[in-house]
Amino acid sequence: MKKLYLFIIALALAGFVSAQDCSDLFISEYVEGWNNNKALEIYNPTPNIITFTDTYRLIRWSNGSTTSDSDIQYVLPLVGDIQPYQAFVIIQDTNFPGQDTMVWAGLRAKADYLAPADYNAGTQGCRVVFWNGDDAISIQKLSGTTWTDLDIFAEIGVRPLNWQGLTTPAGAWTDTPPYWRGEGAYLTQNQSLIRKSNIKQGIDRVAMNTYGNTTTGGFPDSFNAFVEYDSMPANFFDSLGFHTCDCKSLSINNRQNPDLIQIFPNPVTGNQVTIHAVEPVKSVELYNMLGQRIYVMHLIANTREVVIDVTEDMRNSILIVQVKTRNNLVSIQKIVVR
Ligand SMILES: [Ca+2]
Ligand SMILES: [Ca+2]
Ligand SMILES: [Ca+2]
Repeated sequence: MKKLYLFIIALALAGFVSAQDCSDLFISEYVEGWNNNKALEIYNPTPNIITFTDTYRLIRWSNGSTTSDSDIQYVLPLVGDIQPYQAFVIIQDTNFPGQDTMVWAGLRAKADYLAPADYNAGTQGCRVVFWNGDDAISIQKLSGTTWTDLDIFAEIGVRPLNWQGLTTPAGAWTDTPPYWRGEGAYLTQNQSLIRKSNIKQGIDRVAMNTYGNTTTGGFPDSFNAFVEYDSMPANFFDSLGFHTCDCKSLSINNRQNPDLIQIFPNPVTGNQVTIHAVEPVKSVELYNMLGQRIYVMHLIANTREVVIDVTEDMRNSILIVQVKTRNNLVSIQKIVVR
């Protein structure tokens, strides 16, 4: 009997486990550009590889929908995995002339995952990545047999209006309270929104339901994007593929895959430092001990050797070097710069 009792307590506690900082995936960037130039970036704020397959999915809640009607709720099962402290970029693969307006090549090049191109695939595929400003998005996670919202962008069940107070053409969430009435500047249409670096977890249903209490003084149904996001103009794709987050600095002392790269000289005394990697390199980032990124280089060619010019702000400090290879291995090491 006692065992059963303890089991029931454990089950009850499991039901009330709330999200903790730096413990699971969240949305790190939302892109709603011209035509079909749309993207979503997901960030892994943990020191562990997270596998999407059979556990995570992306939902578009179209035009204020709260239902799971297959014509309205668009579902994209996520596949593959995401490395520690890395970002994962999803775009739609409308790449066939004549089918729909093609995604610009510059955006397409940023994709880690292309939502399947068949526009007629119904509730899955590219129609999930098809927001136009008045839709909500969520990342859901499966635990047991239940899907729960890990992070919600905008507000499920609310369709913001356009500047005329109508729903056609599509409106957007704005910078002016109560944010859904189409007054002020649009923030979720023809904009890129980047999650602020101090955000360490997603918005779940509980947090979403407090929007009205915390951001608008009691006015219900309001998503104020500026609470958690910074905005950039339409078709800004430069920050897709990486994310700066305070979760990162917590793990900065952990070396990872040290054999993947060689750094010389270390300590650095001259004007250059060379990184030689076993695998072709995709990106190199440098962080200071505050966790602030002070350098980033993305490589297109198949190169294993990267030379970094030492700048004044790197001098007399210990820096963290993070190298990501084209096959998505990550090496994190320290260097001393004199
Ligand atoms: Ca647009
Ligand atoms: Ca819409
Ligand atoms: Ca980003």
